[in-house]
Amino acid sequence: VKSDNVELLEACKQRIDAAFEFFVKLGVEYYTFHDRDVAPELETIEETNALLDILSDYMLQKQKETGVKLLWGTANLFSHPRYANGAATNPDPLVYAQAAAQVKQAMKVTHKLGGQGYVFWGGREGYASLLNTDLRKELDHMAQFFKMAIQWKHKLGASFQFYIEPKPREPCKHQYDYDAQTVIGFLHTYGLAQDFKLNIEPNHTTLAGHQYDHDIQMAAAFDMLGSIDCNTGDELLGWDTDQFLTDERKATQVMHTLLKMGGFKTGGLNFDCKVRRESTDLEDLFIAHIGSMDTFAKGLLNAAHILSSGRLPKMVEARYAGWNQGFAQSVELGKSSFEELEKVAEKQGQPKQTSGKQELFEMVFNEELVAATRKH
Ligand SMILES: [Mn+2]
Repeated sequence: VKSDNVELLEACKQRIDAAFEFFVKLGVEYYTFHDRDVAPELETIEETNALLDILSDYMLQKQKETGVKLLWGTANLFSHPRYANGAATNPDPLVYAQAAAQVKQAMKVTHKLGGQGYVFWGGREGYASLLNTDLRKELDHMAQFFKMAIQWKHKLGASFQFYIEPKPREPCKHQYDYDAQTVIGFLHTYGLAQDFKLNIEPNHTTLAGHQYDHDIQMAAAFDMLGSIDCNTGDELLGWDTDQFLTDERKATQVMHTLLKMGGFKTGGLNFDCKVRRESTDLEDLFIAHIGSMDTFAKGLLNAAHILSSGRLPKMVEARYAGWNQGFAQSVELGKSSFEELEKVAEKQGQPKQTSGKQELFEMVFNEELVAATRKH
């Protein structure tokens, strides 16, 4: 570190001290970070890396002192002006190379800190205008970027889980990692599905036009749910407000999905949130984190009740009961054909009208929440 960077180094260390003091006071087991949270970019890659090396050594020391562990790390590939037109999808290969160098170092540091995951959020991987964009070229480049990340992970000997965090728009007009289904399709298209899971942020899910827990359920359904950034948005605003969730109903839905999949295999709930600009007291940071953690804890108790009572799961099961028998079983086993189905349709005639019972499901969900509250 150059002599004019001594003050900078001290300021960065104080920030780390404050962060770990906060983690300990909250009593949390894990934290997350991105590289530019910890250390700013300097003149050269060499200097930038040297600073991050020193500061991550300091973080490792703080981890050992406090017992707080790293959930995941990531690289900020969206703040620097060179990334305005993308990082791994930038038309300029030199920007692509800068992004690769940055991710290489962020992965190295995450591995050193024993991170359980490494997240890619493609903040600027998308387009603002189709007139100046070659979609296929950009997506091919992004896939190659991920393939090189897999190679580097193996060279490091790292065992952390890779995650991609979907988001449909903002800052770009369109982002390639639109939602869970889109990312899963992308990963299969490029042969990457084995090496990645998803980090779902429900605030992004609502930006994509889905309900809060849609992407969590979608990712879990395909065994691709790795971790959750549990932010919520304001449904009346329609942008990424990164608020702390205080809605027990939504927390219950999330925890219901997590319990059904047997809990997190990797990952956890990350508060990628900020208090409102008007929440100006220092204690607001504590109120926000503790309040939202308690909301999810309550959601977990509610979800456990819903699963053990079995009322709602049985109602869903009953809706699909027709698939447990006869020709429908053959369809599920891949042993049917259009010819066979045509015969069934001709023989059995028009099916009777079956109600979706949405209002009943909503009533029972309400009743289950009340019953769960009485229990604890
Ligand atoms: Mn996030």
